[in-house]
Amino acid sequence: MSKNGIVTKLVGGVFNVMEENGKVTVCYSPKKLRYKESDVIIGDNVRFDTLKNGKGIINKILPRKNKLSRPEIANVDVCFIVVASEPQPDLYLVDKVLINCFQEKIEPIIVVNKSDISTELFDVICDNYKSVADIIPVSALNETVNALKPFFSGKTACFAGQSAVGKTSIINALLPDFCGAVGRLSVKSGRGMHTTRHASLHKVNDGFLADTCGFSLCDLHNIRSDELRLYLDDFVECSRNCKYNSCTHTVEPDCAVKKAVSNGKLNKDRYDRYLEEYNELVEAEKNQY
Ligand SMILES: Nc1nc2c(ncn2[C@@H]2O[C@H](COP(=O)(O)OP(=O)(O)OP(=O)(O)O)[C@@H](O)[C@H]2O)c(=O)[nH]1
Ligand SMILES: [Mg+2]
Ligand SMILES: [Zn+2]
Repeated sequence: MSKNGIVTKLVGGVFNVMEENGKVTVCYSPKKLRYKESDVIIGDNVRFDTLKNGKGIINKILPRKNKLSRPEIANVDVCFIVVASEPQPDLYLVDKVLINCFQEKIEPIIVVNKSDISTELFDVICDNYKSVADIIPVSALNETVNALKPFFSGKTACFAGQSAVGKTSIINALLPDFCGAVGRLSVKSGRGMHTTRHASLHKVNDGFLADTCGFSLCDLHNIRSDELRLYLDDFVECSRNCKYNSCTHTVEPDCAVKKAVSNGKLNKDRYDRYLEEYNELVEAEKNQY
């Protein structure tokens, strides 16, 4: 008999598929089964056949609403981008995850965790992103974490960010039944230990929360250098007063974005990262042709 379910876990070719009633079936998937050049991933809605031994075979991936590559997950409504005072935040990573969310029509929320240790990062994040996304300061160690609840109620939300920013700790605090393993920072490198090795999706009332693996690299897909500017809401807002409609805000004269940077209306660090990200795309395009 064929049934519908959602993929909640994937470890070494073995899938957990959860039906609407919460029942989980361990499933396998034929190698050739793909959707838009990608294999079955967490968050996929699938059809599966049950076997006599109680296991299942996934036979179809149902159409995806969207897909993120970092973290790899399908059909999400909200992405909590988590940063913390330690490990050292990488705002290039935040920029890129924001752009990926924008492309996939996912609502990004920036979560500044570990606010019990320091509140300085919150100000930096606000200076960079206040007109781009909601920014919520929390600590996984106290009740401030509950501020995230209204943002995922009735939705599928995932967590994204570097290793050891506290993604699993936040989910542990939000979901009493979830006991995800929590790691620490490497004393030597100051970086995370990649404690969460496999993403997993957890049912919460009428929605899902996904714990995911930390990452330190993220690529931009299907964006041309001269279009990058269109993915930055704050730049788009300023650019109405640029002399040229197609202004890339790099070398053009009478650029309102550059003006906004010089008079302090737009954060200079954010602009400088844009220039680097723009140049990265230009370089990649040179290698392509
Ligand atoms: N002080 C403080 N420490 C925290 C907080 N949240 C997490 N930590 C600590 O940060 C470390 C990493 O937490 P994890 O929850 O494992 O981080 P993660 O983002 O899931 O890391 P990966 O699974 O490796 O991607 C642990 O030592 C936690 O105890 C917080 O709000 N405040
Ligand atoms: Mg984790
Ligand atoms: Zn411009």
